[in-house]
Amino acid sequence: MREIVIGGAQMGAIQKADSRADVVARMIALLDQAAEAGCDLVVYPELTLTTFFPRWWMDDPAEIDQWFETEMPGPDTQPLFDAARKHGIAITFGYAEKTPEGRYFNTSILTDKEGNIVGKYRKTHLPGHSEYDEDRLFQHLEKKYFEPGDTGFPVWRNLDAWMGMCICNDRRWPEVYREMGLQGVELITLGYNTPTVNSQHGDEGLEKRLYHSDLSMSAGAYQNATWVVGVAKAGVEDGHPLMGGSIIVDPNGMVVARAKTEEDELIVHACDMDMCNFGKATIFDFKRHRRIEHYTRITGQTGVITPDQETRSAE
Ligand code: CDT
Repeated sequence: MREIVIGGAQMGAIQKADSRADVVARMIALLDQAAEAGCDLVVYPELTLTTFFPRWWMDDPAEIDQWFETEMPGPDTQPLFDAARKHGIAITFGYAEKTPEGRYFNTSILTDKEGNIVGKYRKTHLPGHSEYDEDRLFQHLEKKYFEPGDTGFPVWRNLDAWMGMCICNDRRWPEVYREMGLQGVELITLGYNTPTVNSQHGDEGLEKRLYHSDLSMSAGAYQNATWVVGVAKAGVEDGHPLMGGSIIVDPNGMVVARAKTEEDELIVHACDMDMCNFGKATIFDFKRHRRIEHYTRITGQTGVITPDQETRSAE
């Protein structure tokens, strides 16, 4: 048995006017609760330190830069790292990263129990658009403010387990889980900011969006025999509702813990990493059962090409 007690630290809304210090204080309050509950690892959402700023159109570089971190930990986040080290709890959280070379990423880091950063992941699947779109109910400008991640999907040894990360929209793509599954991943952590309505299809409501979120994470967990922990930033941010629905999923694809609110809330489960062994050795023993000779489209082609188009381009 390799048990990791995991806390999913769902965060409620963060308004534009909230300071990093306000947010870090809320993160530390959840960390203190997690320590009481005996957690070894706490998972926070995507872009935890600020409001989901890609919903706002901005032109002024200085206005844009205020949402980004140039160092991690920095003065505002050092107290979180100190509290994590004091409790002996590993943490993972998302933030907007500006590199020394002036590159912008939607990033997530993972620490060990001493507060050392052992892993960094940069979001690959950036949803939304880069130009102002007046046909949408609201903007989703991740393609304007970030470049696609350059890390791929690494997996690290931490707390005696193989751990990997992805971020929000990444959770909807099976390739993400399989990339990590092929490295033997046993725990995938992710944070998200998911609006309760689709900006292009207003009647796709909360129930369907929660289902899609659960479905993606449960399938990824089962098909790769891994734990998956998905944590929301939820609640109404300056009039814009984000869904909750944070869950911990076991390697059978079963949801074993679920948030009840759209506020700061800790969900906890004792996750045995050895539960991954059975699926990895049987139905999802990749070495014995995968047929990569038939998977060439997966990396050779991006969009759909129907058979009649294939024929036409060959003529
Ligand atoms: N943050 C993030 O990736 N949110 C997306 C919403 C997509 S709508 C353009 C998600 O997949 O939840």
